[in-house]
Amino acid sequence: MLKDQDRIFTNLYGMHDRSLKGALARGHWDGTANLLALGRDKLIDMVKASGLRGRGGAGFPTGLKWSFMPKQSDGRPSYLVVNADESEPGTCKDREIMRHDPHTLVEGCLIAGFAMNAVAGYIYIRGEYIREREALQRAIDEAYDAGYLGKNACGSGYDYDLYLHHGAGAYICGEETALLESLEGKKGMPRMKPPFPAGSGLYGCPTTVNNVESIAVVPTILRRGPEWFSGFGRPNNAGTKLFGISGHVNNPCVVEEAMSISLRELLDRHCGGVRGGWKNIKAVIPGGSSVPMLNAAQCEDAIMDFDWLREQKSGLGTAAVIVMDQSTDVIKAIWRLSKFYKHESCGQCTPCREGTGWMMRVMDRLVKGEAEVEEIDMLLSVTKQVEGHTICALGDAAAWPIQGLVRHFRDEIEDRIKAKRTGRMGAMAAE
Ligand code: L3W
Ligand code: SF4
Repeated sequence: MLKDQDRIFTNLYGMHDRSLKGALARGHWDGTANLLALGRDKLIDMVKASGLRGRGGAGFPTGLKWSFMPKQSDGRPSYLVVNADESEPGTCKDREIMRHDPHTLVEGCLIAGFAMNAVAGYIYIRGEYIREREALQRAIDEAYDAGYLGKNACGSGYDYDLYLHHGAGAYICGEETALLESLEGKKGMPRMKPPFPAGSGLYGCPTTVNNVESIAVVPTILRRGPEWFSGFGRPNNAGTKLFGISGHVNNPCVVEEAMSISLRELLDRHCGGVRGGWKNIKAVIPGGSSVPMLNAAQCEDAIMDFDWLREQKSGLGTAAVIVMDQSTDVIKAIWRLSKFYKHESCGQCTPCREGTGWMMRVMDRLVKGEAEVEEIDMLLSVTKQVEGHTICALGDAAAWPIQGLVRHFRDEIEDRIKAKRTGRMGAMAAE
């Protein structure tokens, strides 16, 4: 278990003062100018050496992403954009950072911006996060007043502005290129990649888009050293990690733990265990609604990191752990997600626009048992036609949970269809 002194986020749930005074007392903004004095290349090398992988869902190596930014300006400005549009169902970890530890993020924005030679940073926060927006804006204002941001930030000779921009409630604006479109004042529709944002991002300029947690851990990694961070977790799965645990546990929570902790330890230590005991577990979505669920047998051995979960055809995603006990109607749970993805599809590419509707309509029937058994394979085939054939990852995100459902609970789907039919036939016989 992670020791208290190894936690980066020491103010979860607002245990302490979140103002600049409280942040300073916890060691934030301590010698930031000295960190900047290490120079851009050194900072990027340190982040690379820490093994930090992006905390927004895809797990792309953060230092490598920063290194894609141009070292010399070709006349275009460079930007850092922080994705705070936390909208993945089950996910509420970044909210904790922004509400209670906002200075970790603001300081991270300065250091990351400096490392990639950005002229400014933009934090794009989801529209519903009103309290978080207030806390973050206050922290930004305090940092300006203290001379940590703006002209000659922290006395480093580097000029850097940081802006907070709020979205308007569309899930798709959490996709990095849709976010950039929205930030430019346009409708939030994903762009084709490549070009990746590092080549052509905000206003066609070099841009790095990083998740809140990815940026907020950077100051501590630099202060404590990359080896300290890479000492947690397994190789290629380094660091400490925020997990947001919800559903059928006794105490749902957001907690920072070492990467690669077992699922069982995570739930037992921090959530008071599964409701009704471990044996009552039926399925777990380990990384937000976009990744396929694990069944009870997989949960026994589950290791909470990128590689183990990927090997199981699931994923760490946003580390939003949704626990479902034996009382759960898993078919209905996935039907609800299908409805969500159908609603949130931006509609610009056919496999997603039409496919999410198809999948939802078949799920509508499956949940009531009003389908043919053959439709299960037809549904799977639709998911395969959507997966990998769309502009952005929303298509995959709509397909994968259904694939996970069929993989693990085909019997339950078939039983429901048969029970419905038997019931109907019984009723017909009685007439
Ligand atoms: C330059 C290359 N840059 C990749 C960059 C790319 C992006 C990052 C990862 O989707 C997943 C999705 C959701 N040159 C590059 C390159 N990059 N190759 O690396 O890219 P990618 O395409 O692997 O992923 P993505 O499009 O960012 C993210 C999943 O996360 N998800 C949850 C999302 C929800 C939230 C939230 O609410 N906060 O994050 C959960 O699983 O389904 O698969 O920056 O530009 N050659
Ligand atoms: Fe829009 Fe869906 Fe295509 Fe993404 S996959 S661009 S959400 S239609």
